[in-house]
Amino acid sequence: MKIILLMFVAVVMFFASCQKTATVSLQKATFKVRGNCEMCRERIENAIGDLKGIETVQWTAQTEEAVVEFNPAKVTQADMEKAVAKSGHDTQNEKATDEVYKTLPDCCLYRDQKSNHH
Ligand SMILES: [Cu+2]
Repeated sequence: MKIILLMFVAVVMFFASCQKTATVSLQKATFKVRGNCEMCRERIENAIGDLKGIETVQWTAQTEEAVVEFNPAKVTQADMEKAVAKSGHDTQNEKATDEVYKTLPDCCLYRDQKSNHH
């Protein structure tokens, strides 16, 4: 009987320790990313999704916001914004260089939509 009890305790402890290592405390971040269309969405989501520690990423054209679930031990919001800027999209803290911006397809040029009547 004692052995069974010991085994039971061991099993409980095993699961308890398992859970501790398996549970990564994810963090959620929402930040502005400029863009227009579905192509932008793919570009932005890929740029963020390629980073280590990203759990989910979703960008919406209407709100121009990226919502990311990530492991804060592996990646930071600054990393994500830098990666997005490198792909050609301005974020709230990072600006894409003109060189990269110019390589975007016409439909994705989000910067001067009001002055395209020339
Ligand atoms: Cu686009």
